[in-house]
Formats: sequence, C-alpha cells, structure tokens
Amino acid sequence: MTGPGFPLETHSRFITLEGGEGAGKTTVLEALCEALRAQGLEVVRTREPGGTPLAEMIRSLLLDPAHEPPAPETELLLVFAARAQHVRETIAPALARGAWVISDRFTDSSYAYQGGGRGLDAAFIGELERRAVGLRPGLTLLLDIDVGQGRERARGRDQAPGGGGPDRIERERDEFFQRVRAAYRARAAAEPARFRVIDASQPAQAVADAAVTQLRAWQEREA
Ligand code: T5A
Repeated sequence: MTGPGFPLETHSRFITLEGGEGAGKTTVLEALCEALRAQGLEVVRTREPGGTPLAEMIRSLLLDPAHEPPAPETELLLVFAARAQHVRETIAPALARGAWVISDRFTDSSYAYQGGGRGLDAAFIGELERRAVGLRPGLTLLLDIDVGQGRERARGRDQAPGGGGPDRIERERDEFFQRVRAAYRARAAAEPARFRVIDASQPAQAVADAAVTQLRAWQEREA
C-alpha cells in the first residue's frame, strides 16, 4: 500500500463475508476462523464498518438512529473513511505478516447498500475503492437469503434481551433490502471467480458447513 491512486490488488488470504440483514454472518465467521486456526494459522477477525478504534467511532455515527440521518453521499463517504483506516491500520499489516484476515463485510457492502439500496453511482463507488482502499478479497462468501426471512431473524436478535433494537439502516423498508439483495446477486454473477453464493435459509450448522467447505476448496486452489 503506497498511497492514493494505487491499482486494486487482490489478496488470496483476505476473505470477506457478505449478505443482507440477518443472513447469519456471525455463526459463519466463527466457523471459518475456527477452521483456519485448527490448521495452526493466524487469523484476524474483523468487521465493517469498524475494525479500528476510529473506524468503530465512524460506525456508531453511521448506525445510531439518534444522530441526524446522513445524506446518501455522506453515508458513502463515511463508510469509505472507515474502510481506508481499516485497511491501513488492521488489514494490510495483518496480511503483510502472513495472517489470514476474515472481515464481516467490506467494499461489496457499499456497492450493495449505497449503490443498490441508495441508488448511488457504481462508478463513484469504484473510484473510491481504487483511490481510498486499493485492496480486494480473494474470496467472498455471499450469504443469500429472502429479505423477509432475514429481517425476521434480525428482529428476533434485536428484540432479545440486550439486543439493543434496530439500528438506523435496519429501520429501512423492505424495498431497500430487495435492492440490496439484487445488487449483491448481480455482483456475484459478474465475478464468479471471487464470489461463492451460499443458501443462508438453511439451518445455521448447514450454512456454516457450506462456508467452511468453500474456504477449504479455496485454500486447495491457492496452495
Ligand atoms: N453497511 C456496511 C453499509 O451500508 N455499507 C457498508 O459499506 C458497510 C460495510 C452494519 C450495517 O452497515 C451497513 C450494512 C448493515 O446494515 P452489520 O454489523 O453486519 O453491518 O449488521 P448487523 O446488523 O450487525 O448484522 P446483520 O443484521 O447483517 O446480521 P448477521 O450478522 O448476518 O446475522 P446474525 O449472525 O446476527 O444472525 C441474526 C439472527 O439470526 C439467527 C442468529 O442467532 C441471530 O439471532 N440465525 C439463524 N437462525 C436460523 N437459521 C440460521 N441459519 C441462522 N443464522 C443466524
């Protein structure tokens, strides 16, 4: 990573997990980390927005419904501000020392939520990706689920004791999440070498097993 304007670099030890609300990323993340650690590998588990103290502060600005709602462009620039910091402070150093990095969401979330959901121009997002991020995952697992089913799960989690209630984005209407899902699926179809789509409507263990199978196949391919 040398500075702004560098070309996009794909890193095979950088894995991302994507999906709409309530797709079940948390359980899958744990299974993926465990599978790599069982092989004696160093794994850095991280998330977006977030992954550094400053980026976590930006996350709370973005998701706390108590704040003034950001304009779509503000929302996009905030997620990229967090991501630029996350890449430089957490992801790139971990990859440089030989660790695997598994991130709960990355730039595909911006294409899906700010591009698909908010209707912002994909070329604008692409420019930010090249200039402010410069890094792409080798493998992206997309947990795909019907919007109603995913939102039902997210509601169950948010309404449980200590759940904290829905964040600002979770309060959007179903149509917003339908556009998010369509954008994810379009990205997966356009980049079959990087994406693996997993049916996230299955029971949690089956989803986790499918994700670990894809990870192992990826490792074998890259070995
Ligand atoms: N965002 C993010 C953007 O708009 N642009 C960006 O560039 C980025 C990076 C925060 C928000 O930020 C937005 C997208 C998001 O709206 P987040 O932290 O990933 O992103 O969002 P969360 O609200 O924390 O997580 P999700 O709602 O996406 O849910 P998960 O993590 O996919 O689901 P999880 O694991 O919490 O599971 C939800 C519930 O379902 C159960 C779980 O036990 C839990 O209760 N569950 C299952 N139940 C039945 N069967 C299964 N297979 C299940 N798997 C999980």
